[in-house]
This record gives sequence, C-alpha cells and structure tokens, in this order.
Amino acid sequence: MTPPKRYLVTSALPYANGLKHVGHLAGAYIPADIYVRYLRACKRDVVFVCGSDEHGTAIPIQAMKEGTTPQAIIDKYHEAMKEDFHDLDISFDIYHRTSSPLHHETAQEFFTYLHDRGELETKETEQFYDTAAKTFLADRYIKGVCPNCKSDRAFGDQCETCGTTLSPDELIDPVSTLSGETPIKKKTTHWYLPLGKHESFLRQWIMEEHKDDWRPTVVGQCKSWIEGGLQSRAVTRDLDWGIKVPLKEADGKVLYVWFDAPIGYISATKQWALDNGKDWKPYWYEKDTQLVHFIGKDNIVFHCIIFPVMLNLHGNILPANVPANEFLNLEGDKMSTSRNWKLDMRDYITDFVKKENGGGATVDMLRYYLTQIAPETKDAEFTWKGFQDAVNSELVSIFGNFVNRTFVLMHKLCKGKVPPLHNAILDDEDKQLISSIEGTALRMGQLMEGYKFREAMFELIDLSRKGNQYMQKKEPWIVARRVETEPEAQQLIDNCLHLCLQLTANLAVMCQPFLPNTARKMLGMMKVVDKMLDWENAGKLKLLSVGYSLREPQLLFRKIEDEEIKAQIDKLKNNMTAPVPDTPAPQPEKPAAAAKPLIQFDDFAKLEMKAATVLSCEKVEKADKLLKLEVDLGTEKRIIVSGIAQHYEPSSLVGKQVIVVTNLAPRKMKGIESQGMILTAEDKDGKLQLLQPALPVSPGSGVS
Ligand code: B3M
Ligand code: ZN
Repeated sequence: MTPPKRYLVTSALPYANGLKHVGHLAGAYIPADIYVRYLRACKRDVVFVCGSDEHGTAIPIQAMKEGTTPQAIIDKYHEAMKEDFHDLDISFDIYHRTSSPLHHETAQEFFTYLHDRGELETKETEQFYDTAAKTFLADRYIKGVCPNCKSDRAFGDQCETCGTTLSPDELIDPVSTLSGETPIKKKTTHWYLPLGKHESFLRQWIMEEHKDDWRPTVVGQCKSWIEGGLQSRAVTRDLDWGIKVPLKEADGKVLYVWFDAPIGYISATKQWALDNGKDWKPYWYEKDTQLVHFIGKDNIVFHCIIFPVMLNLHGNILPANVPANEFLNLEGDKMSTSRNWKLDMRDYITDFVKKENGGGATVDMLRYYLTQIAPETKDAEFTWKGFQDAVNSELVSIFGNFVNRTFVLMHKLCKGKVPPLHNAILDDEDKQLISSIEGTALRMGQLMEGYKFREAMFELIDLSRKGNQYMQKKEPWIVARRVETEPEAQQLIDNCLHLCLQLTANLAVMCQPFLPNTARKMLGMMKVVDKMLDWENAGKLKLLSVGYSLREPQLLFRKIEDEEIKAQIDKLKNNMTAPVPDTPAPQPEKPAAAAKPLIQFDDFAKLEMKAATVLSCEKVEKADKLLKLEVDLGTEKRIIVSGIAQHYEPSSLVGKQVIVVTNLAPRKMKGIESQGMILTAEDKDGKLQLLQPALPVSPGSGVS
C-alpha cells in the first residue's frame, strides 16, 4: 500500500486555564508525538500542530478565581503549557493559540461560509439574564439548588454534589454568580448547526467506512450519539469572551468555544505555513492528506461528529482516524484538579527532569512508562511503583543493560572496534537473532501505522530481551579464555559482538519515536550521524561498518530508588485538598436542604466509629462488588465485607487506614460474617472513596 502523500497530525488543544497533568500527556500528546516521530523517520511529509484553547467560560472563570483578567490567564497558561510540552520533548511543528488574530479571522470566515450557504439555523429562546451585570449568563454562571439532591452547590450545567447534568431552568432559586441577583428570562437568538440533517452522511462515513479501522471505543461512542438522535447544536453564545460572531445582528455574541477550537488546527497550520514558506491548503483540502486527531475520550463527539460535519460542509477533508484514548487514573483514584489528586507535567519536570544533568533520560523514562500503560483500549492506572518497575526492570535491566554489556565487551574483547562477521560459522542462534531483528522491524512498522504504540514498544523491549538472552547463551567472556589455544574462538566472539552491535544500532532506530533522548545518546556512543535513525534502517544488519571504532559506553538510564517513590506518594497525599467546586464568585451561603430527617445528637452518639488499619484484603468469590478485609482495631482484629471491589484493588488497601462503624449488628454476605462497616463517600460519578484520617492515627482511635 502506498502511504498517503502528506500527514496532518493534531493533538487536542488544551484549555489555557491551568497546568496539564500526565493523564493529558498520556492521552493526546505522547501518542501523537510517537506517531509523528515515526512518520518523520519514514521521511513522510508531516505537520504536527497544537496550541492553546483560549476561549470558553473556563477562561473567565479561572480569571475570577485568580482575581485577574482573562487575558492575563491565557498569557500565563499558554506560555506555561508550551514550556512543559517542550521540556518533555513533544515535537510540535507549531504550538499556536486561538487568541491570535489569524485564528479569529479563520474561525469567522468558517462561520460566514456556513451561514452564507444556509447551513446554520437560528432559533429564539429565553435565557437567563443578569440585569445588574447587564449580561446573559452562561450555564456555569448560574447557581441554585439541585432539583435532585437539594444541595445548594448546583450550577446551570451540573450539580457539584450529586453530579446530575442540569439545565439552568431546572435549578431551584437560581442566582447569578456575577451579581448574586436573581436573573430574569430574556429572549435571545442563536445560530445552530443542524446535525440531524447530516445523519446519513455520518452513518455512512463512521459506521460503514470506518467501522473496522477506528478504535471500537470510538465507533461505539459515535454510534450511540447517532442512535440517540442528533440534535441541532448552538454554535454561538452570549458571552463577552471569545470570537465575535461576524454578523451585524449578532452584537455581543461570540462563537461557541467548541465551534472555534477545532478550527484552531487549521489556523495553526496556516501559521506554520507562513513561518516556513509553505502552502497550508493541501493539508486541509487534498484527499491524499491523512488527517489524524489525537484526543482524550471526552472529546470524541466533537472530533468525530460535529467538526467533521463542519469540515464536510466547508469542503475540507475528513479525519482518517481519531485515535482517542481512555483516561489515566492515579494511585487507585481518578485524577482530579479540584481535589489536587494529580501529577502535573510540571511537577515531574521539576522533580526529575530539571534536577539532573542530562535530564533527557528522565524524560524518556516518563515517556516509556506512559506508553507502557497507555489507555488505548481501557482506563489505565499510573502508580509510582509501576513507574519504578518499568524503569528499573525494563529500561535499566533489559534495554540499558544489553547496550552497556555490548559496549563493554566490545571494548574488552574486540579492541573497541566493530568486529567482522564470519558468515561461514553462523549458527542457529545467530540466525535466529538476525531474523528477530528483521521481524521486529516489520511488526513495529505495522503496529505504528495502526496506532498501536503500546504493542510496538513492547516489541522493542522484547527485542532487547532477546539480545540479552543471546549474549547469555554465547557467553563471549567465557569463550575469551580459549582464544589463545583455539583459533576459532575469536571468530565466535566477533560474531556475537558484531550482531549485538548491529542490534544496538537497530534499537537506536526503533526506540527513537518513543525515547528520542536515548536514541541520540546511542548515536553519540556509536559515533554515527542522525541519518542512521531513518526508519528504513530498522531491520538492517549493516548499520555499523566493520573496523569502525566506537566510544566508551554511557549509562542510558538510572535506577529509581524506593525513597524517591515514597517521597512522591507522600507529596501526592499531603497535597490532596477537599473538593472545591468551580464556583465563579463567592456566594452568600444558604443552609443546605437535607435529604434525610433531622436527628438529635443522642442519635448520632449511638454510633461507635473507630480508625482501623487494613491487614489483608481479598476479593469475595462470586461477588464482583465485595471485598473481604481483615482490619486491626488496636485491641482486636475483625473481618469486614465491603462493597468497594469495583473501586479498589485489594492489594492497594493493605496498610491503609479506614474508618469502621464498630457497633453495627453483624451481617452475613456471601456466607461471610461482616463485623462492621467501612465508611466511604460517593463521588458524583459513583466512585467510592474511603474515608481516612488526614494523617495516620493509632488503630482503634475513636471517631466522632
Ligand atoms: N480544550 C477540551 C479539553 O481539553 C478542549 C479540546 C479542544 S480540541 C479542539 O478537553
Ligand atoms: Zn444534586
């Protein structure tokens, strides 16, 4: 199959409202970067674009939180995010921003094009208006009581307490968060993209043409959107932050952020072309361009349904693939900005990359681990222990060790030069290694083209594992003892190290998309030029010429120590905060409406609760929700059955502290008597969180 003539690869434009965490990195940036580095190594014509998403209510809301202006917020976070991506070697050809005049023009032109061709509808609706602040209120700016749980921490889009999706009309006693006044209803007109009209196009394009080459999770989500009935989507908003709607009758209105943001990919391409003396048009209009969007799963509908409809109407090409990733959890829990349960890219950069000389190795270590656990098909989990294992037992012990041994032995047994290959005495093991190198190159290429980066990287590490096994079998250091007496012995050593060196050169080629710093370091050791990293060299066995002298080895990776891991976990736990809802402005608090009847203190005092430490924990057979725990209550141990199996790995609980209701009558579950109850809080997405003392206390401590 001939490859497409050119590629345009995009990563989701992150909102410029805060630093991004490693979950974002694993979802939309590292996979895209691996793909692009691979394509570049294949000498394909590729442009990799990204930039900051600087519109939408997220920006003014963050400005209110930080007590500054939206402009100051986007300037601050645009620079910060750009720097973080740079520090982690995400190799965008351009990192643009949607506040640029070029983007504003591009988005307005797009809107005008659709509008002039009658592709948009208008509708008049009544929306909340703040008469004091003289402005219509975006859903997030309206606060009230939740019709579902009666909490007063509900906003016009969602209740912060129970998580129910809301519309502003459903709120009880709505107030404006801008002025604190009760808003009135006022008529307003908006422009809509009638998605329903495009249903058959979408069905044909996604569910027929791409049903086999897109990820099943992506096709599945699209299918349920289409089958749920495609509603018209408003593409304008009453807001004073954003791109002005280019119509006289639309004064005070801006384009909806999700209308303008994906157009940001186009304006970024335009800016890249301007900066580099290129033509941007083929990348967006020619059918032989392969457009690929890397995103997280929460952005699927925008990239697979809404934006493609817009592109199609505007005469552009459609994405060839949208490899969306699932989410990355952290140490057993969902990453969350409001609870500060996250690992920001910046934190890793500060603690690892900037701390050491040649921080490039630590960049590659993170890239490696995030690719190894990439949430390609299901949600995945970042744990510091997992990071340590990946680095120590794969990068250090397998990959790094193989390369190091090869270099050390070549210096010791072959005078620091690439030894010759004596074809006449090649044995089965040699031949097998050769075919492994060739086979790996082939398979990796196919996996990369199919966006299966995790599997491709597995092939890479597996090949270095085979190198180690080969070396272990050949034992050149033992054969060396026979060199004086047996003329063939040196030839055996030559063959072994010749092949190991060619394998090392191959590993440099193959690791380059994943571990760019490592590949560069290996080039230095081999004294060869960048060109050697061209992908056409993968699988070749004459990358290093016989007799060429090579440098001393450098260690490629360092071990991650237990203390570093412990320090990171402690930091994470200590920094965790209570959830803060995204409240735009402080509000006079009303007493929360309780869902259960009032009780007296005496009722509460009947409960006996104690802190306990989990001693052991296992799954209960034939019950997918239940875990059986043994806990230490200081003076006694108890067995407790708890319905948290879908939220916690049994092993992750051992050693943790929990709060137990100790005077609840025992109850049998699945034949096991539960002698108490563990307290949890239910997050809005239904996830259970154990209640824990903020700092460890002695088991048996009373709770009140
Ligand atoms: N800024 C949302 C997000 O970061 C949004 C992506 C835009 S991609 C065009 O999830
Ligand atoms: Zn609620």
